[in-house]
Amino acid sequence: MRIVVLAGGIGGARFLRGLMSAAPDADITVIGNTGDDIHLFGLKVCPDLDTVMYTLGGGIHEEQGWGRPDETFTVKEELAAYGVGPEWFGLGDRDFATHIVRTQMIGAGYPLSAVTEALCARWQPGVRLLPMTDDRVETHVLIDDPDGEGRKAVHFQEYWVRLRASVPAHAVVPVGADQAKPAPGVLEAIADADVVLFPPSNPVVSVGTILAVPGVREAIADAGVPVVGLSPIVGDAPVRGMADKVLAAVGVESTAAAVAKHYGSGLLDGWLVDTVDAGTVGEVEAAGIRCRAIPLMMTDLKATVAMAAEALALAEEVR
Ligand code: GDP
Ligand code: FO1
Ligand code: CA
Repeated sequence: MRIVVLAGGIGGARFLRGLMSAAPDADITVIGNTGDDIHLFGLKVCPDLDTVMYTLGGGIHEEQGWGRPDETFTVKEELAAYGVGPEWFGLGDRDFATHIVRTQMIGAGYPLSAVTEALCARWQPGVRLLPMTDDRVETHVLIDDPDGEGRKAVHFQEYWVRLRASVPAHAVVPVGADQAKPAPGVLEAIADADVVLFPPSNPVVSVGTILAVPGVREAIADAGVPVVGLSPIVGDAPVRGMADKVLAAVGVESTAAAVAKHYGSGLLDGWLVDTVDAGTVGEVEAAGIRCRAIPLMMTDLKATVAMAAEALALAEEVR
């Protein structure tokens, strides 16, 4: 079975671990979000691609969910001693090596997709990890200008990490997405898929950004295969992180049903909500999306495998 998964960082990566155990013989292609990417200290950092690669490759800081375990921050401290920031982004020494290799290869002319493949040769994630595009896309968030009357756009990482999404997001803009081309293999993988899954990733800045690459949404609709998603919203709040803030920016309530309707029946055939949201199953089904309520907390591998198995079962039901 060929499975395509549109993944952000932590939610996507943890779900993929469960999926790989639930479907050990499946051929899994992950289309990763690159809208979170940021250039720092002359280096290209790809947080979501790295989170998937490290998580599946056994190199993730498990509790934190991003970055490497046993990190030291000597380079960051030395940069700070020169007055070179940003000090709010915690790049560790081990992680730096990944960004140096990536940036060196990009400088030598390799596209991000080839670079990602090269990095994965070390980590062996067990899936085919493709960036959504080789072109530069950067998600920016429109906020009230703290120094003036108007509004200003900040990089998504500044909004998420420095500001901790503590101020209202008026708009979320994947800058460059409208001009971006899907990376080599992306449209082909979708066209060849037997099922497409949306893990419980952020619907706006992870899955939404991937869908903003021209051709991706259309390819999924044209594939004519079941598309099943899992809600990242449980009990009207994100399980982790601040997805509610970016959902508000696109006018979507933080409920499992509202997220399903945001994707819409034109895209989504099936949707899994947590048992605490069982009361919303009817609302989702009324919108033309088959819906089931099951436990959706990825507390351990067993629970995550069960979620992945239910997603695949729902895909068969709607096929
Ligand atoms: P990020 O790029 O690191 O923010 O990760 P993703 O976009 O892939 O996933 C983030 C989303 O995962 C958040 O909105 C969380 O609510 C969701 N999430 C994290 N852990 C769980 C979980 O155990 N269950 C569910 N249903 N959602 C989760
Ligand atoms: N998230 C943070 O909250 N603080 C950090 O200092 C931080 C550093 C960081 C370094 C490398 C990397 O790949 C990810 C990192 N993240 C950090 C997570 C990253 O910002 C994610 O994009 C967001 O959590 C949302 O996806
Ligand atoms: Ca992300």
